[in-house]
Amino acid sequence: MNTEMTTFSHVARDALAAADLGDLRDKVLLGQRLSFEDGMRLFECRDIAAVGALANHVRERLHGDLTYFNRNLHVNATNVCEANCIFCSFARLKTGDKDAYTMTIDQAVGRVRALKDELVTEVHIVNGLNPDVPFSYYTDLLRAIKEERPDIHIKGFTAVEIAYYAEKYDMTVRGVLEALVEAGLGSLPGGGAEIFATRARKKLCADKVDADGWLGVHRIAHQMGLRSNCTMLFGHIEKTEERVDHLLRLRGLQDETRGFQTFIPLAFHNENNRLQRLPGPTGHDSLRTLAVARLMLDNIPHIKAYWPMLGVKLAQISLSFGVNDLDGTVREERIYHMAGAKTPQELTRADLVELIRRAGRIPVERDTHYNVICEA
Ligand code: V47
Repeated sequence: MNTEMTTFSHVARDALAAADLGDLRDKVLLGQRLSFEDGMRLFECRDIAAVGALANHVRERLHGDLTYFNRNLHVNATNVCEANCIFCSFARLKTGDKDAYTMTIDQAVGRVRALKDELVTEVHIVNGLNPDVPFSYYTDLLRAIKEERPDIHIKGFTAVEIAYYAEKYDMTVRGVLEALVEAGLGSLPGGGAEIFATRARKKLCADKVDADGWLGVHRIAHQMGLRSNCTMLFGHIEKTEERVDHLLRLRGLQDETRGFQTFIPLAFHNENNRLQRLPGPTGHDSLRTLAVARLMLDNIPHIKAYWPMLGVKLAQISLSFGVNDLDGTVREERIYHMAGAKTPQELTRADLVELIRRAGRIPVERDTHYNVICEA
């Protein structure tokens, strides 16, 4: 027996055996890769405490008690969006529609300027697919933010946005990325992945880039040396096998490129969109999804809980279900709050430190690339 096998708690060992997951537990403890069928069995297991204990074991093997957070600001410069995603509450189809907005560069930079010299290290930019602005809107935005705060890292533009710019402005994906990097872009966020499976994706967001397109943008970004994140929107119309398929496609690209830093499962919120009839995922399902992700994604270093969507308390509990990163101070998040999230608009650094400490973990402030800024 190896040491991993002897240090894993007897209670959890027995619980997994009782849930008929003894073979799978042994695979994880021996560091072996899990299969599609294993993923299905993990999702179908009702004992989330047992699955969570296994995910926690992997989390501690990788990171011990260290729990990362960063100080970031979200900027959504425009919500005008040609795509017609039925889960989205944020987008407005056309300029001039009620509640549609497009910030001027000065307004968007004003959000960064308002930070004064506060130690925010990252700006996270995600926008609608706006047909009414030129490509230079985005490069000007990046340059203006960098001019205001040269020290700040800009993580921006989902793969969906990048693919849209390539098509609309008749550029290659690489050309778009090169121009954005030249203007100040530092990395890509993980949004827009939703669910890769064609059946669900066609119903959810038929008119935006498909799975291969989304993965293709990240592949090129990784080849260029950029780091990126990845996500999965869950708890709507997707089937369990489509969740597992999604995780395996991310794992497949990561085997090729090693460019993903963190995976963020995004829990569906149902207000003000066309899926109001669906209740959204339960807390049980959210914890299980985070835990299964930790177990299946053996090549992605971090699993992040996005507290605006999970809720602050569930995000804290998730630190024992495979999660080792809490996003972030966030500030004025719009996408979830327009979809009915009841979480606060912002957590302070002190709030995050307290949340992590009171979960028995060690808070570590990080930059976008997971370099340690300081142990808090
Ligand atoms: O792609 C939209 C999701 C994403 C809803 O990379 C919804 O660090 C739930 O990707 N209910 C954008 N989810 C946010 C995102 C993100 C968030 C935090 C960190 C990072 C990162 C990325 O939000 C969209 C979509 O999947 N979304 N509408 C909704 N009603």
